[in-house]
Amino acid sequence: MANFADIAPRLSEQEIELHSWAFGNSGTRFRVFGTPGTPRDPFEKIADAAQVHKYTGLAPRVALHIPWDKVEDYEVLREHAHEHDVALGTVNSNTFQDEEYKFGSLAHRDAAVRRKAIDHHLECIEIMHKTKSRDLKIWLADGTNYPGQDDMRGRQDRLAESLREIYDALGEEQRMVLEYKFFEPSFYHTDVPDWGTSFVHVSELGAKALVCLDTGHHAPGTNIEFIVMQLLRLGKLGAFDFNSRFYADDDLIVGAADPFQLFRILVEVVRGGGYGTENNVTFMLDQCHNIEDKIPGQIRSVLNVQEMTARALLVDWQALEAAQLAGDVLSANDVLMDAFYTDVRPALAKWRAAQGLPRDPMAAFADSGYLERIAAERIGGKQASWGA
Ligand code: LRH
Ligand code: MN
Repeated sequence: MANFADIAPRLSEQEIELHSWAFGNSGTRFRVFGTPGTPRDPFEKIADAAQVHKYTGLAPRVALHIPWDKVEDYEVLREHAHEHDVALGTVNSNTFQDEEYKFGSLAHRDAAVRRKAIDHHLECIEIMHKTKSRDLKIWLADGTNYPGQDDMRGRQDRLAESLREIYDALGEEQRMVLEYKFFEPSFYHTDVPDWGTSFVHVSELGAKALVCLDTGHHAPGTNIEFIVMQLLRLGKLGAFDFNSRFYADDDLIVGAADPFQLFRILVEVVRGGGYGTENNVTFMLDQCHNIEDKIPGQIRSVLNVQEMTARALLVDWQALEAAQLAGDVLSANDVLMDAFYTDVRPALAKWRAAQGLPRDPMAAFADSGYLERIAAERIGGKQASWGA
């Protein structure tokens, strides 16, 4: 197996994009719980996100969600982020909360509703010019709840037409990533339910359109790392939404529910050339800290990704190739299990110290008193939430 010193130089290539809505209140259909000190606006969300980068060095960008992060002046927001040593990242559209979108948005039968949804994406592209963001991320709640409710083929044709207009409005350096999800809030069919459907649409659109893989959006038992391998092989993996789940789209901390799955996914990322500053895959988190403290939750999340990335980088690829070639099933499996069972945490703590970062970011942040300070300062106003 490779030793830690061999892979350590590659660790500084890791960049994980946080999501602004992680720092606001979120919840389930039953309740959205509040937390003392929760941000009231995008400026406070970005200040909190910057704490994650300060203590881990892993999270230099923050993704926005429109309209949740709507502000008067996006240049001022970008300047604010810069003052906090982070940048603004992916712009997420939202066509799943307006009354008009009850029966869909970009795939809706009514041209006026499609127009509204397309215009929202054109507005997001305008915002991307101001925030200097590269990616527009599109996730659609579009679908039906009962067989026969609508013509699924007609919806695909309307969706393709709407996506074409949005794609053609992208700037030279801009991209769009189309996120799929197999169900919820639609419970019979979803218009972009799987990687294949997203791949079909983004391939039809062009080189600036890619697939976004949210690790919580697959049917139970799906081999997600196979999809990662295939999308990297096809050059169409644009972004990850990392989280973990026990049942459905639980949006739990990445690696919390199934650390071995995260390891297997990152093995295919490393093997497929999707890791490091050379590649164009955005590694974003998309989680909801419904009950746990949000900033520590994000720090834990990026550390989980770093730890499993280090293990994936430790895989002895030559030994693996040799065992696979020899058809030595158990030895081949052993090569991966050796890397997975390697506790990289002590070496990572030492590596952080060498980078001038705290050996234990969770403890360092807890000792900073930041949570107590924002709880005392952020009195009044309306705590940010996803407004469901
Ligand atoms: C949909 C989703 C999408 C976001 C939303 C907050 O489930 O994963 O990426 O827009 O969560
Ligand atoms: Mn997502």
